[in-house]
Amino acid sequence: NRHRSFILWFTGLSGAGKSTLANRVEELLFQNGCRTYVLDGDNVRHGLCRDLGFSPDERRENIRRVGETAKLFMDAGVIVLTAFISPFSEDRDMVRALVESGDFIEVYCNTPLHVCERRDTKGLYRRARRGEIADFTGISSPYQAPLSPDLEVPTGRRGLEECAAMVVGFLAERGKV
Ligand code: GGZ
Repeated sequence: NRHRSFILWFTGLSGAGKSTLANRVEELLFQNGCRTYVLDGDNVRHGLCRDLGFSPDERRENIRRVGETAKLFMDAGVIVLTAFISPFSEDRDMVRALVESGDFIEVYCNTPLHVCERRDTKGLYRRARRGEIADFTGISSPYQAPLSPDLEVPTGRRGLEECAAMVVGFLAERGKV
């Protein structure tokens, strides 16, 4: 591969569409000949981070481990796409500081809370509103939106293909793929 690896870090609320977008972008990059891997709650929170919950400290540790893992994949030459809420700016900046400048690309999946809550694909917002889930992002735990993300994607207003094309277009413009 003639390109260097990097981390494509998707951040946003639960139900914003991070994993869906990361997986679609991965398909497009794969078609382009890139070696890629997606890290998200499905393959991390049941294994590597199974001991962690959702308090601020546990989220920080979750993100730290994901960041270190992403860095290892990067060292192996794989483009890593991560899909975690990663609600704290400080935690995202900690991961940014792990790699060389430009190798951490922060993508803000900007689906507003009311849209995530209206979709409520997993019924989690309903349960959180009833007080059945503690520390739920957007309800009883904060989400600090990126102030200057590398890219902001209107995942609440636009379809998957359009959003995925925005991400791939951004990477192409920057000479990343
Ligand atoms: C937020 C929670 C919580 C709480 C369980 N707060 O929509 P999902 O279900 O599939 O994605 C959410 C996922 C968030 O895990 P992350 O590892 O991405 O979080 S963080 O980056 O903040 O460490 C949601 C589910 O786990 N979930 N409880 N209290 N989301």
